[in-house]
Amino acid sequence: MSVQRIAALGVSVMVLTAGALAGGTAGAAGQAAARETAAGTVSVSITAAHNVTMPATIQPGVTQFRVTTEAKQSGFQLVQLAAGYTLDQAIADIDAGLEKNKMKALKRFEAHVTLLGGVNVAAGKVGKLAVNLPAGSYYAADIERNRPSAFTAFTVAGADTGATMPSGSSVKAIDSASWAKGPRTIAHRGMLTFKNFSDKNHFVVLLKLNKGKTIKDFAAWVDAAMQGDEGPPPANFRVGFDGGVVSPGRTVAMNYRLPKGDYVLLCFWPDASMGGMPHAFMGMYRGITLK
Ligand SMILES: [Cu+2]
Repeated sequence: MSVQRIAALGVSVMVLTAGALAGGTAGAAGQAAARETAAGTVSVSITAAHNVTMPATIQPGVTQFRVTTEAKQSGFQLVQLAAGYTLDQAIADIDAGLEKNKMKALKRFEAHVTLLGGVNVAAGKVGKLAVNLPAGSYYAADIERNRPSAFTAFTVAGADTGATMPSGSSVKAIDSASWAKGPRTIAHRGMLTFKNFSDKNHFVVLLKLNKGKTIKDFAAWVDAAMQGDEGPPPANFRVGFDGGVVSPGRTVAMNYRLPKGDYVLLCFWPDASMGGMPHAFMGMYRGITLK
């Protein structure tokens, strides 16, 4: 199987996964209003046209973004661009690098963009993203649409929120494209902390293994796919979770809610040094139980 084909497979997996994203159910209006006044909480609303609406300035420190959308599906993502690298350049590099698999563009994008996490949200749900942001200039995007109107600039300035990161389960990326061995079991709902202690960009994907299948079956499927033999995968791409992209050294927390059971923890970010091969096909997957 060619690297390009593997990359395309990773993309198709993401498209399928996007339909099964879980989030908290939108609460009563009164509850929502109370939450908006809580320290370190920022409400984000995304329009049907994928425009992100949020305050122009927020405080530094830990913030929990509570994201709702009028679109069927939105991919909320925080990004910071290096000085001299424009939003138009980023959009062009996303198109060439991530959608057309051009490695020069992907490398330029990764060298100039810090990815601060995100959360996928479906209409009628609330996506929650907790992240510690230093003062600076950022964009909040709906990556369902790669165009300037889907990116909203905001500033982080002023006094620290004083808020702390939420508790809950956590997973950790290490080395270059590996998952830390533990924990073997996490909660099936709540806030999932993702610590990127590696030197590459990653995002968390959880896929539910089909009944009777194990991580060894998944490993065999990956090996067969690498040899060009595309059999049916042993995991259900319609039952899972995928979070936003996180740069090295960053920690984020996202809400999730999935059926209990055995899952595969993986990452499909394309590796520019491997011709765009998704990290999962470089071995960035392992079994994990949700209970
Ligand atoms: Cu990765």
